[in-house]
Amino acid sequence: MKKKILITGGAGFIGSHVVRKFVKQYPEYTIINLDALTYAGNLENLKDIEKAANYYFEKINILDATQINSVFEKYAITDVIHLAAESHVDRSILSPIDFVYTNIAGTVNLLNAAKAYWKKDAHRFYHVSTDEVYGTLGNTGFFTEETRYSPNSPYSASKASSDHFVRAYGETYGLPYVITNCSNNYGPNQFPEKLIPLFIHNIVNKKPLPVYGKGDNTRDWLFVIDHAIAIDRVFHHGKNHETYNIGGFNEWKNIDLVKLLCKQMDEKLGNNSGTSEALISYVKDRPGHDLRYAIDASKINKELGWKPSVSLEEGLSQTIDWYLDNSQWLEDVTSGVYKEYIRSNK
Ligand code: NAD
Ligand code: TDX
Repeated sequence: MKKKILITGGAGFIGSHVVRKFVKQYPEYTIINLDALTYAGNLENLKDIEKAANYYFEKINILDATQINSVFEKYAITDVIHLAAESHVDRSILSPIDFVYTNIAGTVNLLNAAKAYWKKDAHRFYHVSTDEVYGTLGNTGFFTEETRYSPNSPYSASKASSDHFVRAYGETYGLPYVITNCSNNYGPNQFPEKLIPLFIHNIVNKKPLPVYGKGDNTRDWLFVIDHAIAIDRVFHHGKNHETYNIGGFNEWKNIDLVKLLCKQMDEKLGNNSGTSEALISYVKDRPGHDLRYAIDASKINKELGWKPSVSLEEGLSQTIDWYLDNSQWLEDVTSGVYKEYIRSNK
């Protein structure tokens, strides 16, 4: 059966890298990118492949079950790679209900469509999730696929719930699924609300760098291209009804990461050393701020042969270069022009 893959959230940060990879690497597949183009979705991310013969775009909200069913019917969808989500923890603290709608109800709409249209086993519902579902670690230890779910933010609670629904559809209706829980991504095309692109944007504009608390929180960082490679590997070779953790083997305390970013920015901008670090401003901590995430990615490493290819120093340098070379992209997504574009496209 020729694959017709529905990729949701394909205009977002990670989704656009996954769509590009699949469109280019698998010309024999049909790739349908379904995205509502919220503030985080941007078709500029896909300019280079938008005319590819095997690529289609559908501007649809995953809360609209009728339209999702129409897409399944129109393209005879064989597989789903589900990335559409509200993805920012700080926004989830301001408005949890948006996360309930998109991340939980939206996921259930997609599961219902898959359940209704797929009559045989030769399908796959791939749910892209986060390590934040496991809650927080102390100073030692790692999250494994067996770690108990213990989400602390409205964002991670909504993602945990969506993971449970995917698993429940597997158990109850026999839906063939796979889930991956991945650590913090960084790289080109990330919306400048997340730590790394926000700080790049602020350094360029000589604005303060708001480090939450004392900057002691630790994250495991993964270059987005390595995540896309892992998704490709799991999609093609992962086992049904299994979970795989994906991580960078790359833990950094926020303050150390920010100082590295400042150093690289100073070098690239030709600043005196210490110029960017002087912008660091310690601010009130994020409520419920998880102390430390660290992934044990030995399952995907041993079973599927995946490991990250890029060190943080290397990936960060490439990321900064991308943002400096694409200042118009950054300008557009942070100015009213882009908001107007979204409004006029509704
Ligand atoms: P993002 O916010 O950059 O992109 C989300 C995309 O989903 C956007 O294109 C947006 O338009 C679309 N979308 C949002 N609501 C929608 C709706 N109701 N209907 C249709 N489309 C909608 O997110 P991201 O960082 O690329 O994350 C993608 C996925 O990966 C998410 O499920 C997220 O939970 C997961 N994830 C992200 C990270 C990370 O570090 N960014 C790490 C692990 C897992
Ligand atoms: O201004 C900031 N100052 C700051 O100190 C921001 C935006 C963040 N931080 C801290 C909070 C975190 O400890 O930096 C760390 C990274 O923050 P985010 O970029 O907001 O990411 P995080 O909250 O860790 O969640 C991310 O990784 C897991 C993604 O947003 C999620 O979608 C993903 O699931």
